[in-house]
Amino acid sequence: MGGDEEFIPTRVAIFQDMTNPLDLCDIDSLLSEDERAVRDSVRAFVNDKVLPIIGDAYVEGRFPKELIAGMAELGVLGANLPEEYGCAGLNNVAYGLIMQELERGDSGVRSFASVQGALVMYPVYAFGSDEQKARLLPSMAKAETIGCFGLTEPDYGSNPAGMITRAREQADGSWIINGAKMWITNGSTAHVAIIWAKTEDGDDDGHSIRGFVVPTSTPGFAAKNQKGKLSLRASDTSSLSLQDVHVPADAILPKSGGLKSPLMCLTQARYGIAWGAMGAAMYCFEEALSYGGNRVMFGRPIAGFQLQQARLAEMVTEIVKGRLLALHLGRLKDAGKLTPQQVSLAKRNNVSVACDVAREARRLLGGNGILAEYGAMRHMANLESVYTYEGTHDIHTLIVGQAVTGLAAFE
Ligand code: TGC
Ligand code: FAD
Repeated sequence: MGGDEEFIPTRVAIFQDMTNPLDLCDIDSLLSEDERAVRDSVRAFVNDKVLPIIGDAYVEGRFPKELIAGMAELGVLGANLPEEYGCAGLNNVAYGLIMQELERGDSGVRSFASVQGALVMYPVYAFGSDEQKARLLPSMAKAETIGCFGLTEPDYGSNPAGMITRAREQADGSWIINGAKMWITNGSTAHVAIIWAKTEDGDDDGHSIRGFVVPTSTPGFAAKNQKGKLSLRASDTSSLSLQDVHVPADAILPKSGGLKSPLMCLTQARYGIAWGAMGAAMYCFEEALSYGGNRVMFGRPIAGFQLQQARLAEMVTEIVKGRLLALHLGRLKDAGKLTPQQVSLAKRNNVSVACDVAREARRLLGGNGILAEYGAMRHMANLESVYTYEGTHDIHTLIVGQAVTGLAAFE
């Protein structure tokens, strides 16, 4: 094995020369200085505050609420919404980089920010009255008000058009809402819930879907933590029940109308997920590369074996492709040219790639790969939720299928 003694230092030296193996194609050069600065500040937060605690939070099955104030201070909540509402007013590439870095920490941490920004602040911004925007957005950017988004129901997941939840208008213009929502991120943490319900005045099979801002302290509103999750354990996932929940006339989001409104919110969140999934994959690749360079078996670092190099080469290739796709969509979004179908293509691809990368990283780590001390298996399990929520992989396949054939296969 004399040859191995020379071989090992050579390989270690190559690792040391590669300052950033993740950026083999120099994607950084496509970012502006400001975009890189945003990315670096969130990366530092994740390294300092998230990574040291997230493995334990995951095992304990709790969302680490102690991170909320820091996220708000960094300006990551609703970061691509305008400054006049107390938000950071960043472009969509910087926003995507924030999602990437948060999910490098944990999908649950990115989920918290996605829901708050893309699924609660965005509908208030897009469909709310001036009064709702002024009251809610600055307070949500500071995390003084936490929100959740209730679309999915026990019997209507992929097909939200069938929802049962109803809002009945009263003679004085107030509303009474009845129904149940399931799988709601931030559901037990939230102060307000955006509840999507059918009213009786619309044109969707005689009903219109409208959004309501419901304070979670309203009598008849209850949230229950979902027990038994083996994925996204560091996230609050809850079921909601609304029994004769009475809200005032100004609870309705006046510019919401039809299924298109919640689907527009999903497009915002799915865009962030296309970036976020790459963050999870980047963490897993870096962990696998570092482990492979240090773990010696049969007298050499395992990263020196061709089988492990094939794993690492596949991972880094797919990550580069996925990041370029996310960046391209970010530039399209900033130019006002992004379509929901493009977002579906990217969510579908990047989450699927991240699932594969996380699984391969876990395998490269051998026995250690099943421990919470390392990130690969936590990311691998989390990404199964990400694969399912915000439109399952199958649903995005059908959306892309419809985009290229002109034929809808949902019904
Ligand atoms: P369809 O007839 O196709 O569409 C109705 C209207 O909406 C328009 N539209 C969209 N607009 C914006 N963005 C999108 N993504 C849009 N998709 C459709 C469409 O053009 C139409 O407009 P108009 O003007 O003609 O009225 O509706 P459909 O009932 O056939 O549904 C299609 C389908 C299956 C694609 C849709 O229902 C769907 O996307 N289902 C998946 C459900 C889903 O993604 N749920 C997510 C719940 S929230 C969540 O998971 C949060 S996880 C958060 C976290 O923790 O990060
Ligand atoms: P179903 O719709 O029952 O799907 C089951 C299977 O059937 C899937 O494989 C699906 O792809 C497949 N399928 C469905 N329709 C078709 C078809 N036409 N053709 C082929 N296959 C099909 N929702 C919210 O509203 N707010 C939230 O904050 C939220 N957070 C979530 C957090 C977590 C951790 C999870 C797991 C889910 C969350 N969701 C949330 C719900 C999520 O969006 C739904 O789980 C998702 O849309 C799928 O719905 P479903 O679980 O009812 O599955």
